[in-house]
Amino acid sequence: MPAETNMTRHQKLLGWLDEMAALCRPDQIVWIDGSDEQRDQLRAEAFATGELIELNQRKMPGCVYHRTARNDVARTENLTYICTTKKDDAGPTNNWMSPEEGYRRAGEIFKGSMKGRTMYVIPFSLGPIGSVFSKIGVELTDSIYVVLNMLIMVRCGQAVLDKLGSDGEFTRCLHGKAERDLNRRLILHFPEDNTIWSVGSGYGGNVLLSKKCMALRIASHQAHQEGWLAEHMLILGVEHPSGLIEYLAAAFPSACGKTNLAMLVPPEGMTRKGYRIWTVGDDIAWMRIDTDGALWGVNPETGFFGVAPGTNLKTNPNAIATVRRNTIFTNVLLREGKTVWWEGADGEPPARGSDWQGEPWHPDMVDENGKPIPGAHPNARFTAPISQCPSHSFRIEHHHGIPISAVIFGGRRARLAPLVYQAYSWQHGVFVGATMASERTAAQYGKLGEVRRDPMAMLPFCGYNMADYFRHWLQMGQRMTRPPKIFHVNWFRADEDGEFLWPGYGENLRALEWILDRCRGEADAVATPIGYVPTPESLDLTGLELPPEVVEELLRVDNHEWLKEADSIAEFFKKFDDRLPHALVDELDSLRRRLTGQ
Ligand code: GTP
Ligand code: SPV
Ligand code: MN
Repeated sequence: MPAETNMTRHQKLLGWLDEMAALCRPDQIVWIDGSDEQRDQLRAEAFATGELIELNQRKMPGCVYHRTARNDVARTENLTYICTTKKDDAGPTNNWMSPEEGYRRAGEIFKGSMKGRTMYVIPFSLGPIGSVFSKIGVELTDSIYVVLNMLIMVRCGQAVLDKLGSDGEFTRCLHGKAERDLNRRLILHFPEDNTIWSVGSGYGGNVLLSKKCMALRIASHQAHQEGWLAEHMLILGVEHPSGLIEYLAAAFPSACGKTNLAMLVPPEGMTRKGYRIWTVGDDIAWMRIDTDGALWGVNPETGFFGVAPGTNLKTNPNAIATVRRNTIFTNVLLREGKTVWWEGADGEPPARGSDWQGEPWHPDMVDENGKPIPGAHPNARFTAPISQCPSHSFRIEHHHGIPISAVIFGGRRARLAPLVYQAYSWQHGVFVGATMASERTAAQYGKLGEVRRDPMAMLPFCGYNMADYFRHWLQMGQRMTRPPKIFHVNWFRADEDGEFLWPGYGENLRALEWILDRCRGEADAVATPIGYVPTPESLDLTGLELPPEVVEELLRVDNHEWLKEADSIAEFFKKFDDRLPHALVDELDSLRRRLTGQ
């Protein structure tokens, strides 16, 4: 099947396409040009086959519904590999396979898997087309669902091919649904070949190859080589009452609040004070050191692939406004009348509907243990354009990015970590990021609630040896004359009964205000063994009515508990043997000394 097109003369691209088509044997090849006409035609095709369901166009214009297979509802980290010649280059935190074995094993599954199907060719740019930050990829896929998601998530089509020219570099991304069998599913990254092969899945991060696979795993490897950072971070702008806008980048693990923080709506008192929030991105940040010695960043994506459950007018009104039109809903509950619902949505649960697996559902249903059966999968998602978000930043398209004043790390921890604290230095900040931990959520397969170390929220996304990644972070700090300050936050501290102590969501701006004030040297803090913690008076808690003992608990540093944490960090560091930068061992020693008062 010749890959005929007048869209490009890039011989390497055409040659690779021929080779992949010979492997997968699609009936036809269709190039994605980025036009609305083509998108509408693909949508109509997917409605006809049942791959997508058209939602109520009067109430939800441009919105569609999709269900993934029952065994295909979250990223499968256990089937995700970094394929490097040397095992050590993937490091102790990644699954590893040799490139030969990877191509052979996935090749067997890809072989002939697109017979009777169409292969779509999606040229895309991560970052504004032509910016110094940007990288080009081409994804081949047999899924219309993937194409429609990509059209929202990244810049796609002819303009990208024009920029690529006849010999530009691009990441080769091959995706095939195959049988969507867990035993025949592999998500493979070949950083040495700038190539991604994903087979056997139809879900989100496994198949939108621009996202975790390219913008994080492949890009982190490139960033290491080229001297920049590719991170699992949101970017938001905080407009100060004076009119000054400062930008923050924050890394939280999956399903720990990036989308929510990125779209934060200030509580009433702070709006009155004059604060405003600008959303730049909710999941990925690419950052470079500019000629001014500061860190500048872009969001390489143009869409949100956000968690639906828990999203409502109270928790995230901007997200609700964003998903009113032109949105793809995946694995939520389908209501009669072709609208959608999920646990934690506004209003009463519908009396009946059809659940994320297509089964009849009503609110009183319980499982064999008497637990309510959810109508939406806990990792159900919406895909929507950033441009529809009421708080979207006017600087999203800026080719030189935006300056980052503070970097924030955070996890989901019922105990231990206070609401917010500041690292003593860049090196200490890297230690804080490298030793981050969080409770497992529905975004990964595995035991929910279990605490795992997730350095910089990159555990599943770092495309090379994590010890080298830590060293790269340390070196980035040395290269900057005006590095961002580094902080840690925890919105999830709970009491004995497991109730959250902090109201979270919009109120998180109170912690951000303290962070930015600290960056300007304008807020008080206490120097504790773990870093600078706010004095209760330095946080503006007006109108929250938090009892003083709760505030105290939120800011408490328990030396005894932290010493145990230090032991667990030491255990974690052992994984990396001699490759671990000594600076991090020094930081652990310093932490222990501060905790024991020596
Ligand atoms: P990924 O898209 O998987 O990378 O996740 P994310 O980090 O963008 O997480 P998201 O903002 O979608 O939040 C996930 C869950 O955390 C949702 O159920 C939210 O309701 C909840 N959440 C977000 N922010 C807060 C908060 O400040 N406090 C509390 N208690 N829950 C929050
Ligand atoms: C995450 O899991 O961090 C996500 C969703 O953002 S996915 O794109 O599926 O990886
Ligand atoms: Mn994410």
